[in-house]
Amino acid sequence: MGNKPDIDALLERFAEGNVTAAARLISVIENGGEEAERVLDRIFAQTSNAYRVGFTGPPGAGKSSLLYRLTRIFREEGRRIAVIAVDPTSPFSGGALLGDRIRMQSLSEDTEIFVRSLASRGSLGGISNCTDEVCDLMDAFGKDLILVETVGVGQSELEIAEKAHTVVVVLVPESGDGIQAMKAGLMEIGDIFVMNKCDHSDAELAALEIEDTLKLKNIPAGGWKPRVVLTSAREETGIDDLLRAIGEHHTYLQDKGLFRKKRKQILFSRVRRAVMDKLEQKLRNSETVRDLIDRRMKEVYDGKLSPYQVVRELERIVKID
Ligand SMILES: Nc1nc2c(ncn2[C@@H]2O[C@H](COP(=O)(O)OP(=O)(O)O)[C@@H](O)[C@H]2O)c(=O)[nH]1
Ligand SMILES: [Mg+2]
Repeated sequence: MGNKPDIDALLERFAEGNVTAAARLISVIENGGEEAERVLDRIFAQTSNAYRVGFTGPPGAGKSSLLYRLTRIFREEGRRIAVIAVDPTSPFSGGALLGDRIRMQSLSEDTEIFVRSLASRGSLGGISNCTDEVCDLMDAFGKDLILVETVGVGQSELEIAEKAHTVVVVLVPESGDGIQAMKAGLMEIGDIFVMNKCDHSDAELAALEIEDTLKLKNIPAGGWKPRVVLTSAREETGIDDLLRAIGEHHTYLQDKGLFRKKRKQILFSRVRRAVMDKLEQKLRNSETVRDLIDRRMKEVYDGKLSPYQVVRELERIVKID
């Protein structure tokens, strides 16, 4: 700590497959600023191959438990996996029961699987989280499957749809999750809906409810019909169905040429976000802007200027178009 990391040395070790260097580069990315940008510039050309699957849904639905089950199977298949949790309550970040923590630890002790949790609000420019950037790093590190866990609450979490090729929404029978999911917009973004904890009695009914709701969705001919899968991470049932559904979505994306299209969408939203973040940051730090606001506030307080007149004056100074 304290010392500036030697980025070039880290990148060199990273290129050799050194896990410690990869972990340190994630921290560099999380800290943001010029160094993060330098790392991202350098690794960008090596990205584009990894398949990114996002897992979202309310806290406690069983996302981490399912990821644990899936990861073990993917691992047996020889996939090179990275698991990234952007979930403040995730066992990855130590927020859950001891049992969970030990379980995830056993996963991360397998050096072939890279497990990392991210602060939900870290970031480049301090505005958005840096999931995409960390996914890139893992992609460049040679991982071919990146699993991202995020909490499905709040508008910003819907962003997972802009970051992942496949979105898995994990719900549980209790507490009318279906309706909650609809309200939260999760129905729109899910490619696969998992009704987990089907060891509880009313899971089937809850799954039917989800299917009914999905019927209202306008799916164009040849479009992807979201799958609904019943699982129990605890009793290890339905995991194969979930794997199959993920496999089918992957195949669908490939067959329709959507894989590349999705990548373009992901990149487009990132470029846009990077530009917006940078501009906002610049505006926030700009003395010209601060001076103008300070100078005009008295007139605003006195009712002589409206907020919009101040903005228009600003637009005359800051020329973008
Ligand atoms: N009964 C039952 N409990 C489960 C199941 N899956 C997860 N849990 C439990 O639900 C709690 C929350 O699981 P977790 O995976 O941390 O949920 P997350 O917040 O969505 O990541 C934990 O205590 C798990 O042991 C399941 O299929 N059945
Ligand atoms: Mg979790």
